[in-house]
Amino acid sequence: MKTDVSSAPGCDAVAAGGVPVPLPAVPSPAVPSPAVPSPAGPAPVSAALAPASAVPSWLTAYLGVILSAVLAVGGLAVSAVFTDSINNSNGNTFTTGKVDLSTSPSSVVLSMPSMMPGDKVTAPVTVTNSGTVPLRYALKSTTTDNVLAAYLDFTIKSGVASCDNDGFASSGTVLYGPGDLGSTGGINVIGNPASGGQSGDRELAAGTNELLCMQVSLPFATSTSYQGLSTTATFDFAAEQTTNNP
Ligand SMILES: [Ca+2]
Repeated sequence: MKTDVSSAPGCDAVAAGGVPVPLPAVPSPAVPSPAVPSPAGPAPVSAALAPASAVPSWLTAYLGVILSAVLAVGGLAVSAVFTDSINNSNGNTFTTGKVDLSTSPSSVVLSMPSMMPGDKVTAPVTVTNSGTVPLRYALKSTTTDNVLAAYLDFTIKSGVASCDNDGFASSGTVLYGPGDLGSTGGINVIGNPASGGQSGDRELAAGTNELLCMQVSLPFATSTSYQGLSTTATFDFAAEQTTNNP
């Protein structure tokens, strides 16, 4: 049996006359070859595909900036909505009120030396609400003795047209007396300085005032045993707020 070896792979063909003719090389299967360090020189075009560690740091930073800018622009585009705001900062102010009572004169109202039976002294005192809110006030009289203070007749009136000895009885409304000038423990002659509204408390709107007319007399029937006595009265005006203080 005759075999045709001219087409057998891996064998040289036999030319006429018996001389062998070389056949083209058959490519062998691809086998990965170990990496070979490239020689020094310009980076090959394929460097862009190399690992990140091989990319210059300036190029990495540059690309990062561009990427961030692109993302930022993209973000603005997504979140762009119409907005509005109002800065309402004017006039939101809070202040506290002020209770302030003043009198005129501010010190001595009544004084009389060497009183004799039947003597009297009359004088006005103006009470003013110098604060910013309504107030009510009371008046307490404290004396340095209890004997003469209890014997003197003390009267307080409001609305007296002519606050002197001659005009005292002609007009006005009695607020206190005739009664004791005071005591060493103090007597509430107008209202009550305790917190809250009590009988006799006087109310004044902010910026207003009223005139109190005060008179002190030594009765005609004074016993001779009262000679040479002395007493000094201190008038305490106490004011309080009326708002939220019934
Ligand atoms: Ca009171």
